[in-house]
Amino acid sequence: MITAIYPGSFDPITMGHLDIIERGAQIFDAVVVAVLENPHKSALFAVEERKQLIERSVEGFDNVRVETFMGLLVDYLKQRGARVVIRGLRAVSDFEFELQNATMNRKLWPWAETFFMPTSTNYSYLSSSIVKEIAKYGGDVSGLVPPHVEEALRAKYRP
Ligand code: COD
Repeated sequence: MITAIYPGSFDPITMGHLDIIERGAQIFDAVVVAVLENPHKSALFAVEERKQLIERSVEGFDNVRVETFMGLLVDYLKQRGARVVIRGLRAVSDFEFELQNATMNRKLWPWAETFFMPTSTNYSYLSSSIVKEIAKYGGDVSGLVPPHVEEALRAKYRP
């Protein structure tokens, strides 16, 4: 049984993330979406809010669960007894950063293996940062994030 860990900030989850989760869940026996709690980086949504938004988004998938982690990804992998990491690639620019991380993770713990999944073309332009920028100025983010995330963004920016 292979459990794959899909780590990220997910601030907030987008349709691009969901696409990777859905495709990952068809390949691996189980997928754990691991939300990083980083006290040094300010996020729009608190880690528990991000976790809840993801949980609602993956309600339909039996083999997907959501957890949070702090510190190094490889330490979380060891604790979890997992060695497979999924990462999504949108562009060549993502690849440079991702290759560096994957290589460093293997240096820290040689059992860690990263599997890259290319974005679906519909979502190649999509990131949490772009979604936040649009929502902040009152733009339309429907179709870019699940409806409940759209609502949560509205509540943050236009309470
Ligand atoms: N289509 C496809 N994939 C996408 C899309 C999209 N539209 N948008 C995002 N993705 C992918 C990203 O490429 C990434 O693979 C994943 O979804 C999550 O993205 P983000 O932006 O939410 O998360 P990141 O990239 O900020 O997450 C970084 C980590 C938290 C994984 C990383 O910083 C980490 O592991 N930190 C812990 C400390 C550590 O171990 N550092 C590494 C030392 S080498």
